[in-house]
Amino acid sequence: MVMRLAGALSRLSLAGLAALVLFAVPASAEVIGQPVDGQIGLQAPVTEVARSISEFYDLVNYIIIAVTIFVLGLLLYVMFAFSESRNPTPSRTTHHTLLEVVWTVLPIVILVIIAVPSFKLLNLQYSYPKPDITIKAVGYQWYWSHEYLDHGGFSFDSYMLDEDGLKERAEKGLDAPRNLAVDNEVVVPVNKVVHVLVTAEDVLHNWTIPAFGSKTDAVPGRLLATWFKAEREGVYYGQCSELCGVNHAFMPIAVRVVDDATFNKWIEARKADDEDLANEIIQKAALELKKKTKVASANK
Ligand SMILES: [Cu+2]
Repeated sequence: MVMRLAGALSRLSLAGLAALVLFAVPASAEVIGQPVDGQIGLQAPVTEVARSISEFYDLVNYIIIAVTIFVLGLLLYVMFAFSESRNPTPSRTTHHTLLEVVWTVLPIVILVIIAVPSFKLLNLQYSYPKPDITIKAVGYQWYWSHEYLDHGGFSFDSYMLDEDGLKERAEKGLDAPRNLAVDNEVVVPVNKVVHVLVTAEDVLHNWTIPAFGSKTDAVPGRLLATWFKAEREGVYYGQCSELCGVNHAFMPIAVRVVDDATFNKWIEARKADDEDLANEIIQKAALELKKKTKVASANK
């Protein structure tokens, strides 16, 4: 009986592996910072935290799929081998020491396999390395306000673009995804540690950028924090992730990651309170990046 079980087990784990290969469809590497049609996995990660989240997500999924297939296999085996017609006089066995040890120890081992990377990930998420920039994000019904605390303390509001705004961006040759693009993007330099202090003025909101693995509740009267170090230039979108009223779905977050020179130019324009110039600088950088990525993908 134990031998038969072991045989069934090894066959099952093979089936499990085959299923994993079928399920593990990675998100498109070409599109970053936003969801894509038909996507199954998480958005392509651009920070160490997001990468760790992706790996952890994959690990747990592999375990879930393997356990599910194993249990399903056991059930089918029992239904088949121990049906009344095949097994008219059931065994009266009530104990099997080896089996009992196995079904106690195996789940413990699985939990430890999950716990170790889980605690490592938590530790990384809450490690808060020394910041190069600190930004305060404040959630309102229904938009975000962002303040650059250590760069002159200027602040601006980010509203979702309406149809006209989207059309205007498209005419300039800029990508502006519906329900995600905003008028004033948060701008940060690439490969720099950014701390985001998050709070709200009215009700609960949540500041998140999936590609960064950053997500923090915005609670009125409290200051919470998240951090990220984006490794790739581009624009990264997120949406308020705490149900906050009728326009909850229409207060996206957009973070533009640029090189140091562009960031400094943008900071100067913002400090001088020249919103148009600031957005011009960013849009120019966006167009240049688009050209660069097009050339890079054409050369592949
Ligand atoms: Cu909200």
